[in-house]
Amino acid sequence: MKRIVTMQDISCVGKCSASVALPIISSFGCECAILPTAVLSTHTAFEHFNIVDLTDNITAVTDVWKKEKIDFDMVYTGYLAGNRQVDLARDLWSDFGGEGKLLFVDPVMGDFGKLYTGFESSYPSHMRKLCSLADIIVPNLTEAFCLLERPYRESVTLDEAFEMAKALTEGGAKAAVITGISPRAGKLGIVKYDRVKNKYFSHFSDMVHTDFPLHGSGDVFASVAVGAIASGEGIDEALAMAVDFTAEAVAETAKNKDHRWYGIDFETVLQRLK
Ligand code: PXL
Repeated sequence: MKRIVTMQDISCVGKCSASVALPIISSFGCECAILPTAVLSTHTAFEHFNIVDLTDNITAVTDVWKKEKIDFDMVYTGYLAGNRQVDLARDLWSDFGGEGKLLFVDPVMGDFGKLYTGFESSYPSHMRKLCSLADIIVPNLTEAFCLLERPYRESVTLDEAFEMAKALTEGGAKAAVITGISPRAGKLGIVKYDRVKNKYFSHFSDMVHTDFPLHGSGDVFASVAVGAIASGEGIDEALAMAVDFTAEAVAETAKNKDHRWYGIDFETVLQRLK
């Protein structure tokens, strides 16, 4: 059985991060170990939240893993609570990465042109260093602009998106995927550039119009992609599956009048994975 370690927060309420990664990756029949970066009452899109920062506990956990000779097939990083944690994520990869292993980085830091509450303006430059080590990075458009140090624009053409994906790999990542791209009306999906194969890829599904925010949808996308890759899908197939699954989950959420405003109802379609 493949074993993945995901380094991200636990948001006690708010469907994101580890609460999304665990059920989704498990549903692929893969083991999901967690390295919690922080425990939050609720994610940071809530008006009120508190955060217990676990930066000082991280090496205590990984030291034991080293003693126990635990290894992982994949390292998957998500929300990291501050600059020092990004450096600890790089240590995680240097301790547990290596030949035949895969580093998947979701450089979670913002949306709609803004950094999420709590991140310093120097955070993207730290994140860039982690991205440089990755096999695959999956920023949304806001995060892609931040990583490239370019001014944010709400939308880009397909050609511009491909150019940005290629430019992102110049920092060192082997492949860059930009999520949440809508180059044609009614379509939403991803573009990818693979530096090793010098190949582009894109996949779109029908856009589901919603009048509510899609908090955690990036975490759903990334977790499906990670689970699918770990269970043997090709990377492009895994990414396409993640786009389609996320769109289905959003569509189900839109149908449910009682849906929670703070996350998407991925639970209702979880059985469709595999
Ligand atoms: O879904 C990304 C995410 C993860 N974790 C926390 C967040 C967010 C986005 O706001 O606040 C704590």
